Amino acid sequence: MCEKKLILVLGDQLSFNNPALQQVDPAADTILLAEVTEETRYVRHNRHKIALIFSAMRHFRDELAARGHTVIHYPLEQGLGTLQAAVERALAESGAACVHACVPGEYRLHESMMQWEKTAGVPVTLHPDSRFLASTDYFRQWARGRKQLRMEYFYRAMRKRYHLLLEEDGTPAGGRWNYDAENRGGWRGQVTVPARPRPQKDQVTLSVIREVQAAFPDHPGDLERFSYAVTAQQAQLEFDWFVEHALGHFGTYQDALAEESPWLFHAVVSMYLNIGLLEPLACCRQVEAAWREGKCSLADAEGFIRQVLGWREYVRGIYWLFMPDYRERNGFDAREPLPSWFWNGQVEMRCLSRALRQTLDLGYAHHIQRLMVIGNFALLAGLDVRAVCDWYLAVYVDAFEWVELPNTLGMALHADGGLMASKPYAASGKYIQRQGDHCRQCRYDPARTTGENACPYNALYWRFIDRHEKTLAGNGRMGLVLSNWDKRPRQERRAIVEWGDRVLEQLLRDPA
Ligand code: DLZ
Ligand code: SF4
Repeated sequence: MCEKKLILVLGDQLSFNNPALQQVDPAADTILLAEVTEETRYVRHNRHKIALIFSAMRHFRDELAARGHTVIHYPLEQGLGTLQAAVERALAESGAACVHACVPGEYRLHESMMQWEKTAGVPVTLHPDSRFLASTDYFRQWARGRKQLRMEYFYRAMRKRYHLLLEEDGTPAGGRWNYDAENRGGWRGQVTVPARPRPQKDQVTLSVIREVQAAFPDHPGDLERFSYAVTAQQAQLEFDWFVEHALGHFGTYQDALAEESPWLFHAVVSMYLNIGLLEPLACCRQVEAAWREGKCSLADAEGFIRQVLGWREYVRGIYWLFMPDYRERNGFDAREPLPSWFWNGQVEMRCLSRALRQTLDLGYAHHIQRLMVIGNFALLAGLDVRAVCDWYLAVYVDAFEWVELPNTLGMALHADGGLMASKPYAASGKYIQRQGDHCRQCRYDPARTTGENACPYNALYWRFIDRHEKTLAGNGRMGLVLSNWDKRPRQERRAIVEWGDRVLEQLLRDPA
């Protein structure tokens, strides 16, 4: 039995429910929070992400200290290279005889932490991550023996398990499990988008912003616009605001694309859930309660709960079930280098440029921007899977590999051969036009497929279908599209594919 523990809390585990903190003895133990170079540089993280994590870590440090714990916090300026180096230094400083931590969210770090016992020469205990609603064991059992791992069936099991949105007899509220069909409204400015409250930045956050600006000059992110919550209390206030003012339109416009607002009616809480500031079950329960009180429709509540209880848990399950080889998959053999405008947003396609600029400046884009604008382009253009995944991991404030990899590689790029999605999320400009109002301000025309003003998504879409016809032929859900393509005269098909080649060559001329 180790009498003096060193408890490492990672930058995305800032919750008092962190399992490693459950057995803390304030009289004997030391808690370590460390800002280290390697975690800030393994991809070119958005500065918003680094600032959010550092500020939240420093606020968590202060809360721990206020509750009487002994805390060691190493700021980045101390120059510690790795978490391992930080742990070794803190062991020496504290006199602790063992290390406790919660399992990290990324495979990369897990591999490294498994070696720490050898290198540090003290016992290292990694506690199962209890902050998710489906443990990795639960997911493994759910997946066992199934031919297909569709999210919908996992989600239904989770609804039953946590008794969310159920009638008394255990059937789904309203008679259906899924109201996805009611979550697809296109944006034409139908309702006023409410202004979001912006939390005041305190001295801790202001100083983090200055430090991050100085230390990461070549990373994306406009920190003048930093406005994320950095404590559990602030995050809860933002969530309360969402439930009161945005949830009532969330369902209808979940898939909408709007010129006027980066957030529309989205909750914008994934970053807080993913670093421990909010608890997923409490959020789902609060949304269910809002529905029962008549504050939103069932489609609004179900749409939110499906994302958090369904998708979020499901992608994490997929990640841990299939890593490390999941990362190597490249079903369509996509290898085109990322164009330089992925890092500056300078592309004439309006929808794409808006989504990229917002992503780079704020570290945030909602799921349809990520999946159907940026991801769809990457899929159709055949951009290199590894490069695209690393880009997504870098630019989004809520991105950790457990969530980013399945969403990018599996959902957006269909590079896992259909393990996650029953068909590729490939779409032409028509889809983007239907979902929003970007096309009106674009130099391209979504109704045209070839010619100087034709929307590039159109020719690229058919080029994609043409190139992968053989692979897609095995997919029943693609049958109609493939037969429509085949019905077209050969000459017309050739002209579209050649135009697609030409457009792509122009768009990818300048690799990053
Ligand atoms: C993302 C991140 C960054 C930028 N910096 C730190 C850090 O300095 N210290 C730390 O403990 N965690 C950081 N993180 C979060 C880790 O990268 C994260 O815990 C792993 O990627 C596992 O999810
Ligand atoms: Fe996007 Fe095409 Fe519409 Fe332009 S025309 S905004 S590129 S979908």
